[in-house]
Amino acid sequence: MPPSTPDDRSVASARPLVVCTLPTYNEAGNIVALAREILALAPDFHVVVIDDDSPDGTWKLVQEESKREPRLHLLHRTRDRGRGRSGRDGFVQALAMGADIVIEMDADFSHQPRYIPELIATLERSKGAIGLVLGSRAVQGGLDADRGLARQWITKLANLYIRILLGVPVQDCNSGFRCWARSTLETIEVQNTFSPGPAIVQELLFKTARAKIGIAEVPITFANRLHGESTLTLRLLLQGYTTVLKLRWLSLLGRL
Ligand SMILES: Nc1nc2c(ncn2[C@@H]2O[C@H](COP(=O)(O)OP(=O)(O)OP(=O)(O)O)[C@@H](O)[C@H]2O)c(=O)[nH]1
Ligand SMILES: [Mg+2]
Repeated sequence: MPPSTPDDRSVASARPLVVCTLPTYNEAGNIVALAREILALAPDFHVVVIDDDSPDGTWKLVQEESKREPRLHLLHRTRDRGRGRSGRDGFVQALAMGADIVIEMDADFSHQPRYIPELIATLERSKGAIGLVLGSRAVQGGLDADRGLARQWITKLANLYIRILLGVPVQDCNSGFRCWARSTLETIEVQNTFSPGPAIVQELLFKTARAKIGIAEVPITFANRLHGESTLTLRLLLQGYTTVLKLRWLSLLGRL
């Protein structure tokens, strides 16, 4: 069953509707606590969890919790597993719910909810000049905490490769902790996102930069995941690099 549309909009004021999307695969140890923490930030926030039929039963926990918490919604996917496909479906769902602002973040506490208000405030303060705000490890005040040196270097090198190849004017091209204006997601036609895996992060960033939409970065401390295991494999990493090449290629051909 698709998540319902928030029904309190008739009483809603000028406050924007904020929907936070969380793709999950085996996040049973994190998801309920994370959703509660996000929903506690403001009474009119909504959370959509997009789960790919996780073997550890993540979706069942969300289903149970959503019976008590009407602002928590579940999109239970059973086909075409993938971080990118789930991310795309989450955005489409958030827009269908009437979201004015969409937050996307990982569901493992690497992206900490306490930064969400500042991401939103940065978008709102810009009065339309900015259409995407990144939670960034690479600007002054940002930090990649707790991770091994090898992993930090993989991130740094990947970042350099993407910045050079795609020419995007941001410091942290790999950040999946982002705050989107509705209009940006509509302009880049988020429903047509093609990356099946984590390269969705770079695909949407590239399309936003190409559309000449303003992008801002807010410093965050990126923490190690709290529970569970990373889904990042060498295969996904290499797939990400080829997707970046494909983006450049399609753009040169004028087919993006
Ligand atoms: N729905 C869905 N979510 C996924 C899939 N793969 C990963 N995710 C989620 O995407 C987010 C990022 O995945 P992670 O495994 O944390 O990958 P990562 O952040 O690059 O790696 P670590 O920093 O090592 O945790 C997490 O919330 C995952 O649960 C998938 O195939 N389907
Ligand atoms: Mg993670």
